[in-house]
Amino acid sequence: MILFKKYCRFWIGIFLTAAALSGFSETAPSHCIEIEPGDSREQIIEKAARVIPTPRQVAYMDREFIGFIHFGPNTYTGNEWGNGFEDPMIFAPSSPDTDQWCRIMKEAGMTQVVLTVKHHDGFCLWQTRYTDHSVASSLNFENGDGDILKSLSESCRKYGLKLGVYLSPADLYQIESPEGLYGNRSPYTERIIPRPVEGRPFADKRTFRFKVDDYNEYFLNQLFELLTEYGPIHEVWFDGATPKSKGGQQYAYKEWYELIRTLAPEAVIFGKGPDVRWCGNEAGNTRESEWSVIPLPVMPEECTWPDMTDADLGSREKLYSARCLYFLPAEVDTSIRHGWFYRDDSSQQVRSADNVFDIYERSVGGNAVLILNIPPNREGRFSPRDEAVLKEVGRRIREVYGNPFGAPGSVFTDNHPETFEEGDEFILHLDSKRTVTRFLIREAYETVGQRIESFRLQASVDGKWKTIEEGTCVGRKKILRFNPVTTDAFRVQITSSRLTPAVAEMNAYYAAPQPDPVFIEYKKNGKVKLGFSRNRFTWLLSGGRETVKTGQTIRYTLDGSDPVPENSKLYKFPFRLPEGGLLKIRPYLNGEPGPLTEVRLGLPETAFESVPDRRTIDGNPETAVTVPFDAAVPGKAVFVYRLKKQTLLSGISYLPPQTGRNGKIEAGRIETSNDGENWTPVGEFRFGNLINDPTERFYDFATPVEASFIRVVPLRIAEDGTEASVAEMKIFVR
Ligand code: OTN
Repeated sequence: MILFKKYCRFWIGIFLTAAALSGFSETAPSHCIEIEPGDSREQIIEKAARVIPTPRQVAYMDREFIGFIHFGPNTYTGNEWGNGFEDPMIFAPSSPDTDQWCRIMKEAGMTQVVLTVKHHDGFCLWQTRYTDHSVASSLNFENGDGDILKSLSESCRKYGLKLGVYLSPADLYQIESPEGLYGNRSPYTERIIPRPVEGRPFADKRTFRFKVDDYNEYFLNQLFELLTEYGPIHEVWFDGATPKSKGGQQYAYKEWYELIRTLAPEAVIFGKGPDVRWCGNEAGNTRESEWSVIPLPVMPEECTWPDMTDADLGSREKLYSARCLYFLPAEVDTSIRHGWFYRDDSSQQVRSADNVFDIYERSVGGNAVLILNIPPNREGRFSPRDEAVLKEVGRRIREVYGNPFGAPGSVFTDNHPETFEEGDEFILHLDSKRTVTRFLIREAYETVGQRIESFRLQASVDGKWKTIEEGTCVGRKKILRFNPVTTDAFRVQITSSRLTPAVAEMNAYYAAPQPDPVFIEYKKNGKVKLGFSRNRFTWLLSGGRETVKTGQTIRYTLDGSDPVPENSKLYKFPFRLPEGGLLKIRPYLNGEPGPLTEVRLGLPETAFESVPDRRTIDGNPETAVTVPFDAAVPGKAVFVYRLKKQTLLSGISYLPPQTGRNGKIEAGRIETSNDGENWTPVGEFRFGNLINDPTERFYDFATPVEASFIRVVPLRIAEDGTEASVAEMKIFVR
């Protein structure tokens, strides 16, 4: 095994200069390298080894994990694709909270967010000058003055996220409207962009002259607004979907790109664009070998950037017939839910943290960028299930990849991608003997190029090199995942490459195998059943896990202590909790503890003689009962629960309705009785911020009370509402 000497960029520069001076012409590294008619296969491969990203693409790939927000009329119709006939009045978020979006995305480890400012239906989420089919006509949303993009742009600045815009080339409103511009067969004539609009002057006085038709003028005008009034913009997302065609409408891509390059020079153009390629599916599936060096059949200026969906896009065989070799990294786009838009919080599935973390490691750890869609609900907020998954994913990313084991003092662990080693064998020493399940390797792809075609990973075990895993291409980042191995050193042997590869980073980590999520069933009779959820996320043929892992157990406690083997019960069969109680649960996988879950269970249904409405104790947050409320006549609205026997009661919990603004009981009085006639006040509760945080609220009595009746008397409804509504009411014993 011939070991090459260690080089840094300085010596590479010396070598190239000497070579140039000596008349030896070597292709200089570039993001696009033309193939000449007489090029041999070897020369083509050498050229491929010298394709490198633009600085804009490097900055984009360093953003690694970004958020996607699909929000618009489809949020309110339940459709995935609109039809262009939607009434702007249906877009009515009751409490849009872009700060909440950004806070959660930041906690998930995201660095940017792309918003569908106009999806295929043509409705615009910003105060555009160029159509009324926008939030300006949504009078139930801030009286028509709302601007989702403006709010998101401000939240991005507050939380340090970069911003991107998804502007759909397809536009059904502009197709279906009688005066619609799409496919109206207007002539291509010179137009000035932006078209001035009375009373809406631009602060940015730059103008452009383009020979385009009506729809492209409209599109360019809107791009000008988006790129000059909400920036800086770091990604422009051009979807290739075409729900409907009309009049042979063509897109003036060249003019679009010119405008973007001028107004938003840091922005990458995704999809139907020259900077970032769609990965080829929306299910979160990833390639084993993801090449960023892509063969194009034409020069980039003639390319229409077609969808590339094949499993193999960049192997040697694919390169030989290319017109040019081009750096075009992949973006993996998928949704946290079944579907791109919000539908409901009962039947619409949400991916598990396991599932999202798996996609993260396969995409970001597969030489791509992950854009994960989170659809806000009809209030304009992320729903609790999505929030919980995102926070857990962020926790795991930090826990695993924030704790590297590589020994300091190596070019591989110096966090400087510009320093690297060249060769065909690389050693990583760890800071000590460690148990490892993850290995990361990164090429110096920014300056040298993506060159590794295959490699093997070995660990030093009992003084010998033991092969742990085989890998194929690497690029910006490859994460290998394997069963635990205990070692203090790794060796990477390159088994195939294009010219001599350069490795900039290697490191090792431990990701604890995670048990499956736990479910809790609390039956009417107080029987408790625990188990492991199967991840049945099968949207668009995703790789959702269908089977429950083996070697999993559940331990639980009822005394408020956190379950550990010494103080907890091993769950074997359903058990009864006739008076509810505090249940703490911890799953284990092969003895490794998983996340803690705790839940306070109220009295079961069979404990009640009568209830105001079964929906208030059915365990389904989506069902609620609502009664009229008049603050002037407290007691007119009351929720009475009668127990089958006298019971020592300790408190209640209240879950407000999960949608809408009305009905959320902000203040109320608890009263008890033993005959249903004579009532004794027990105490009064106050719950704040219910509109923005409609989660379960608890009120514990100062002292437990013996009673066989309990009632809740609402005293105030949030925002002085006119209804009192209960999604769930739990009555606690002790
Ligand atoms: O019906 N479709 O248009 C469709 C179904 C499944 C997967 C993708 C599409 S469209 C596809 O969307 C991609 C982004 O997810 C890119 O924009 C592609 O250009 C577009 O063709």
